[in-house]
Amino acid sequence: DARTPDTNPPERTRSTVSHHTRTGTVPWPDDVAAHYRSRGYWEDRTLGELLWEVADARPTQDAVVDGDVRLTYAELTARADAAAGRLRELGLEPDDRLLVQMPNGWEFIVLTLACFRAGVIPVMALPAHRRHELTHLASLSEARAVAVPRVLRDFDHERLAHELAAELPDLEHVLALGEAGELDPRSVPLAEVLAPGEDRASERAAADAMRPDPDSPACFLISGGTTGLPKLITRTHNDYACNLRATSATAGLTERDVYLGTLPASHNFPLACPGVLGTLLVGGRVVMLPSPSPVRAFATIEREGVTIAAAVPAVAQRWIEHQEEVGGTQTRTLRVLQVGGSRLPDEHAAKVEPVLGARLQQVFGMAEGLINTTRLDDPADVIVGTQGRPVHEADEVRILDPFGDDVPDGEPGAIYTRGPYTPRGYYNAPEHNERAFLPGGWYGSGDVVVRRTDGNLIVHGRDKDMVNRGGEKISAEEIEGLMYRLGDIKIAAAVSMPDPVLGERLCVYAVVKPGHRAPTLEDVREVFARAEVAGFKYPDRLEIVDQLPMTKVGKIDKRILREDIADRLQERREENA
Ligand code: OOB
Repeated sequence: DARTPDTNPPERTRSTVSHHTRTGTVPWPDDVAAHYRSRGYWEDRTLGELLWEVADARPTQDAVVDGDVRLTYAELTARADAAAGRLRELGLEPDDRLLVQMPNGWEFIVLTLACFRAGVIPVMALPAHRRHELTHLASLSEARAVAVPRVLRDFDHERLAHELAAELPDLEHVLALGEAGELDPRSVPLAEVLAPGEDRASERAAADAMRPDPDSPACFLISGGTTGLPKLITRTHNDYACNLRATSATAGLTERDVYLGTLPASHNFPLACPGVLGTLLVGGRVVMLPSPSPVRAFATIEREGVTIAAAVPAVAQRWIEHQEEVGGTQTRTLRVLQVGGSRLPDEHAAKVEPVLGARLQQVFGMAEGLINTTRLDDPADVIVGTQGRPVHEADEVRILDPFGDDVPDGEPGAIYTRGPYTPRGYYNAPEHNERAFLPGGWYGSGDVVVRRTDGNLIVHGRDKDMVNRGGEKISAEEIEGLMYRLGDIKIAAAVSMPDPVLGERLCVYAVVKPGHRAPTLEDVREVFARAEVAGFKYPDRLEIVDQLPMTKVGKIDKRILREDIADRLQERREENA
């Protein structure tokens, strides 16, 4: 399955005709869609249909485990069908959006499957999001309902959800985890929405009758975002099923597998690469865990016989260190550890198999589509030293120089892609789409990669104004915008700084207005707290400077800033040594 020639299928121009009636989504051109259908990449079946077929073949087998809760396939699908009916009773129609901000648990899965069945579109917010992000996501998606935990890690999600509902006219319903007695009386208790039904046959028939169009969005994912607030990525049933099949194949996933869902499940990686949904689609078992701390994760791996897990590099590193300390055998059953979301340093990659006993699979993917993985039977130098190659035979990848010419193998360039699970545009963002997509529908992720002659990609760096803080993506522009809420700032520039644990952290350079007081990092963090921004976006360091370096075209030269902060950190380490 080496790389596909870039010319196949041939260059196509963006189609303006569409059989989609929904505004805001950008369909694949009709001829490309026909090609994907004829090759069987798109099966025209909904995720619900595909999953229910698998469930019907193994009704008594465990599908989902969450602490003491175990749901068989029959229980899972029965609850989801009953929940689909209840969403409809609440007034949620096909194509309505439900903003989902739920911790990893069985409830997340049942609710997501209920949405797939009812044609309600879950908008996959992150648990760390706060008012700043949720307001944006709810209004951009015109969400009619939001599903939240009650209080989680000392934060009252339910209260915030009601505040949003009061401000946003579309947002009518707050669904909250818990029972009627413990919730705000205005909340719809998720305990009731997700409870078993009463009449399996009729609930199933009712849900069957709600079947959405396989070309309609199954869910909205959140982009990492380089321009201010995140964009929404529409993933259709057809494209997401294709994504699930291809990533399951490269992970060697079968019904004997037990997947540990420990990264926040609303991320594409743990949701669908192959993740929670891919595991269910092959008839395996999903074990949900709300946090990846090694003590609990290892105990769970041992108890449930987990065979495959996904981690960001920072988590993989913690697991390796923990194993080296305790020297245990708790990860004995682990067959594959997938690592992705940010660059895994080669020296950490080399330790995964010797220390954890699991084959490493590097995953270089994006919520926008394209997934690259190393293959389980690749030679060690590929597994340790590359981020793999596209998972699907129809994935097209081009690596271009700044003039738009293809670079030869071995030389760095910007990656562009299209394929059967890489959508042709963000939701309702025509202007941004002009910049993020080349004519012909090629999506540019902003990553700088080197393609080896064997087709494997090495992520070399980035040409996008984003900070990748332990796998969480932060838009520099968004941070800079927030910085101006400090009235004393004349100009601000957010850049990444190297960090031994997270890979990168967030550093902000700022020039103070003449005659104004220089703010401290605490002042900055207070402003972010008042703006109610997700915690991972708070700057880790503030550098007050007299002026910022500029490029010839008059933009802030962030390369110089990144070098400057790396030097300063290096000097400090040497002083401390
Ligand atoms: C995953 O998805 P997103 O949408 O949160 O972030 C995508 C970006 C990529 O464009 C790249 O900049 C970075 O995250 N990235 C990596 C990487 N995996 C992702 N950079 C270096 N090495 C890697 N292995 O992060 C994502 C989605 C699906 C599967 C895996 C990761």
